[in-house]
Amino acid sequence: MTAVQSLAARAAEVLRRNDTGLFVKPGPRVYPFQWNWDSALVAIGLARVDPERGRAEVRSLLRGQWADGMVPHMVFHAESVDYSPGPEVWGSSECRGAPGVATSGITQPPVLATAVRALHEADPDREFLEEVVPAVDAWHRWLQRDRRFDDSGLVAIVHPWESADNAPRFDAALARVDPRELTFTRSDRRHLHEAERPTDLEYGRYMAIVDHLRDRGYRPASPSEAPFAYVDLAFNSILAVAEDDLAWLFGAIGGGEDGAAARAARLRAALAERWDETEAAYRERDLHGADGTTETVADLFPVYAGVPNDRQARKLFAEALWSPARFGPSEDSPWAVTTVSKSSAAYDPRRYWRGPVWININWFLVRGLQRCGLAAEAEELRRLTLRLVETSGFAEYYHPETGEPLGSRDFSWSAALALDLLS
Ligand code: 2M8
Repeated sequence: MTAVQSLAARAAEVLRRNDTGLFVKPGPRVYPFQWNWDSALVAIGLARVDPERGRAEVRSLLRGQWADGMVPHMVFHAESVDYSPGPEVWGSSECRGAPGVATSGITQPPVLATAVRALHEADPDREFLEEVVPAVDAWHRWLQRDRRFDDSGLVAIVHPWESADNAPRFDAALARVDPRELTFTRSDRRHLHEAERPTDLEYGRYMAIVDHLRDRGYRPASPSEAPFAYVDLAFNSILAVAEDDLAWLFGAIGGGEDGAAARAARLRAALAERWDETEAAYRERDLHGADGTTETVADLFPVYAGVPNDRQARKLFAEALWSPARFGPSEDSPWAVTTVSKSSAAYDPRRYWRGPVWININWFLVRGLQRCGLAAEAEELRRLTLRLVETSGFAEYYHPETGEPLGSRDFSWSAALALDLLS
């Protein structure tokens, strides 16, 4: 067996072990429910080894879709598992338009259209597309309707859990929220070291936002009326690609819809306007606060959507993404891409979304560099990412200096995306 075959076999084994029968859970112990973008990223990996199982993953996630189109960030099941906050905190059964199965009331980055396209490219199945494409379209339309805040086409998130939880770019917006007391014991603390996870103060604020949203059936009158409202460039860049992929999927079943392509073009134009020449990055926006770059990897995400022109893409790569002082590999810190710039005061190489390297982030950036025509740069990042999983296993995230695995081990999206990067 070659080294590539052996790594692929180990990755496929992680997905098999995390398979509950109904969905592949993100990690063996820490995350026992179904999460939205985890399932989509897992389906991208499954497209390489077992497309039929990948299609089941998509169907299973869509069980949680709300009547208005939202695909929730978590879909629960009735088995007793060790995770809090669970379904009782969200109370979806009391909300208008919620599905029969219990879910959370917020969403997550819309990778699903991209996953459905990957499945169809690997193993065409028209019936499957006819079944799921209208559901994905309804979700995108919901985002454009419920999460719009102006005419730009950009959408806002209303909870940090809709993107990268405790990323420093959310700190100022979150600090405006009065925390509430935690009425449950955090299950993550039973499995993981405190230094690798969000603080209790952050959790108190997360729960205060959930309370606020739950009182409104998770449908604030507009994003700007939510206590936390943020124009996350990672979320919006993922949506731009997903809109393109949705347009492609409509094409595969005989067209009849051009809204998705137009939405993608609008989003790209709006993202392009956020370029900051001095920072070689893009400006994020806090709807209740400042507009500017944040020294987090989200500032670079328009690359994923192929937004920068050739000159900007090269500058962003050289001065930010691959810069040893910022997100790229350096002598003391050879593993990249860091989720926070090493030059930022907030950089913390062990703590969750505040510095460590994540395989899904690298995967988005590899695809983006390819899309921007930087093939050699994409290849360099692809190789580094595969070397990291080869060295340290399929962890949830990694210490950029040592490559030490952090968070959950045997993490599904790390395994799934390694499978994709190997192909
Ligand atoms: C993390 O989020 C959950 C809350 O939703 C948690 O911390 O318990 C995030 O990394 C999120 O992006 C991911 O989807 C989820 C499951 O892997 O875990």
